[in-house]
Amino acid sequence: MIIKTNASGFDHPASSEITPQAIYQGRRELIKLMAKGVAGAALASWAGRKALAQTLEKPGKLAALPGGKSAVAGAMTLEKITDYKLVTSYNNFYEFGTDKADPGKNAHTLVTKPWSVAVEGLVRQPKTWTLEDLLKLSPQEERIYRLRCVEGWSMVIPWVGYSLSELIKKAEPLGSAKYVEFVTLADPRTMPYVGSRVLEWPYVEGLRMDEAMHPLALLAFGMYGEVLPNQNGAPVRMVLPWKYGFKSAKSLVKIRFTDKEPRTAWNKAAASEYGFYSNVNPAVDHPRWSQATERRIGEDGLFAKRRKTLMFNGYEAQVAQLYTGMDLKKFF
Ligand SMILES: Nc1nc2c(c(=O)[nH]1)N[C@H]1C(S)=C(S)[C@@H](COP(=O)(O)O)O[C@H]1N2
Ligand SMILES: [Mo]
Repeated sequence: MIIKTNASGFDHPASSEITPQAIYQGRRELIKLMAKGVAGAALASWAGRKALAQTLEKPGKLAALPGGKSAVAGAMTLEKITDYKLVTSYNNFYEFGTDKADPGKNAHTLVTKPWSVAVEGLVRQPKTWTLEDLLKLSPQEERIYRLRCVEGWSMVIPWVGYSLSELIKKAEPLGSAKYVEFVTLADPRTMPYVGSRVLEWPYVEGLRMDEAMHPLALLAFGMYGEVLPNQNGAPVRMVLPWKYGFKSAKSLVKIRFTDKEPRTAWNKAAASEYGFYSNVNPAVDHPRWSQATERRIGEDGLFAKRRKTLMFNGYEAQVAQLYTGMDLKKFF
């Protein structure tokens, strides 16, 4: 899997985070490299993308959303943060297309204002929260988490948000609430692929109650000190750093407490391939490929080595106790 050079900016629509000057610069760099006769398409696109990254790596011009440093254990990794440009141009957000470059090109049609999130189901305090109220519910924190996709790539991203547990506490779940279901927006008018049959819409995810209450489970409103770009799940999404990326539902509209394990979008699409838990686990392979290693986005040059995938994506000390006594091959 090679990131397409085009995805790095050439045919990016007049998106607010890229200045025409930067695109022009990037294109000139690439033309120069190609003129030098850099051998092989792979090398040309890799070198070209690196040249582009240098001009386009800064965060965009979205509204600022800085977060204070987090005190949550495991919330900061010292690993190199992935370039903003890569994080915003290599996405999975099937409502906007299945190609990695599609969300960056298409998600400008998403309308994020006004926005609200309904909290309902087995709770004492059901409530529809406006985004403004949600933003104020708890102080925003910056947390540098790895995001590891089931497809075998990973990124390191400075997210901004607060623990989902803050919102759950306000909802006062009943004793019968054992699971939390996350429902995301499915609007055919603004999401061009919601009519497609790749997945059942809306995209739904789920967690067990104790997983949802874990302090690392982040309700995220921003990244890189700014509000979320549309392609990364604006205006509010989940980030579960110890689970495969697809558990981190984007553009949330409903959080529902239930007594039954929710059927999730990927589980419905292919139950033998995507289980309910989907914890990052190098010892449990996807039926069609290994999960033992990963490719860090931004390190995909000719000589870059794949990294060893860590148990629970490196968050074992924080989350392993949630799964004591469970057969993780069975509950994958
Ligand atoms: N609503 C919705 N949320 C989604 C997805 C999606 O297709 N739709 N894709 C998931 C997958 S597979 C991954 S890897 C992450 C990617 O998040 P990122 O684009 O911010 O890296 O979002 C997840 N959340
Ligand atoms: Mo993913």
